[in-house]
Amino acid sequence: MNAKTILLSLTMLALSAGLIQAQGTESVINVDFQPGPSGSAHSTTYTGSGALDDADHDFWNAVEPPVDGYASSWGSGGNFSFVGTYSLGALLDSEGAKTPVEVSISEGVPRGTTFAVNPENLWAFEHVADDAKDLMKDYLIAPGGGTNLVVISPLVRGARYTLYLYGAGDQDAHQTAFTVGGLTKTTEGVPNASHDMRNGGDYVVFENVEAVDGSLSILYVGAGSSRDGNFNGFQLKGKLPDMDADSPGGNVP
Ligand SMILES: [Ca+2]
Ligand SMILES: [Ca+2]
Repeated sequence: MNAKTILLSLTMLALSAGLIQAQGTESVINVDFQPGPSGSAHSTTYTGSGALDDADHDFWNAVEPPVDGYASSWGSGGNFSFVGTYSLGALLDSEGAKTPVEVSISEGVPRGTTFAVNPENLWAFEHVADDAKDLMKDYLIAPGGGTNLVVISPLVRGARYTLYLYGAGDQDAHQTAFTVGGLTKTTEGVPNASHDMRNGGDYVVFENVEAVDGSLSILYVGAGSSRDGNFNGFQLKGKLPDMDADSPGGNVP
């Protein structure tokens, strides 16, 4: 065994023992948007695979902004009841490990709302993607053609990320235009028929998006005749700041 092999073996041993942090390791963070507690009668937190390839890692963070709350035979949800922004920090990655990453939801103009399809509302529920019902049946809504904002931070300044953004409602009138880093992509939405999730239909993918200032801003707005911009959840893949990062924006790579 030469010196190089010994060093490699020691490094592998230290990595496996968690003594040193792997440099350049990419993580995935999964977020399922759904109504807060007073509107959650028909929402369920997703567990399982998203469209992003991340085998055997099934954890999703439920991000549930406070809402004024209702439930009906159609569904449950309500308008955002917070002022300014609602943030949820210390999101877990898809393996269930702690991260410093936080997601912030803006109140919006007009005020944002939420919805979760009632599974007994068979016509609408059938249009929710079969392979991820609990992710896609509940969502944030930027209503009335208004543009709203979700921010993910802290990320590594200057690092590049992959984002899968889910934007589908419960019928074919709902399309969502997402803008990240100056680029806009619009979902075609769901057909009025049963289906599995489709790239470009139920979700859009942004690759190599730079977190210029250590954060990513996602604008979402309705692009269909309903004028509702639905945002069901997202998957983020890339390098995350250290847990002990002491400055906003994390570590320079
Ligand atoms: Ca859900
Ligand atoms: Ca959702």
